[in-house]
Amino acid sequence: MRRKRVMVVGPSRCGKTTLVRALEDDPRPLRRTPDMIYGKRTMDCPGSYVENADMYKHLIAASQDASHVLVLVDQSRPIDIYSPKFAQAFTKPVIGVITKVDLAPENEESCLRQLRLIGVGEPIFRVSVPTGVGIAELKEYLFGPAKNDDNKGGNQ
Ligand SMILES: Nc1nc2c(ncn2[C@@H]2O[C@H](COP(=O)(O)OP(=O)(O)OP(=O)(O)O)[C@@H](O)[C@H]2O)c(=O)[nH]1
Ligand SMILES: [Mg+2]
Repeated sequence: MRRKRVMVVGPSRCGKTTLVRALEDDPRPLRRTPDMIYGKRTMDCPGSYVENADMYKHLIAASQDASHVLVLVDQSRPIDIYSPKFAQAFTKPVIGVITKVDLAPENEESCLRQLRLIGVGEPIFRVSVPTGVGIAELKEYLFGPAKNDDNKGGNQ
């Protein structure tokens, strides 16, 4: 059976592609992503799909092929972008992810409030790609324990 991918949604510049690269162990440099990008294990959705409620239908259609939907909120810029109850539009598990937790710790509470408003429950993951915070935990949650030896210590 075809493996389902993790769908990553969030507003422009919130860190979707950076997180996708970390989940895929893909070292390629960043570029802006105006189209849906299918990776081996992920789907990187354009920011415009959540910035415009008319585009939600594309997200919902694409989520048919997803194992999970990650909904990102950027701690450095926690703008209210999602409609209330946004999470309930999906039939797949919706996981809240706060990105860039190395920045603006004073915004954590407003990120959590935003996720609650859109109907995301626990667990909520807090990640920072440059410092590595939360990435191993999120990968294990989504994909199960790492199977190769480059993550033995568990704190990389
Ligand atoms: N400090 C910090 N910066 C981050 C983190 N994740 C992403 N960034 C930066 O945020 C900017 C946007 O990251 P992208 O991964 O391109 O964001 P995106 O959501 O894919 O952007 P679009 O595809 O243009 O919608 C880049 O300058 C990244 O280096 C993080 O965890 N911490
Ligand atoms: Mg991108």
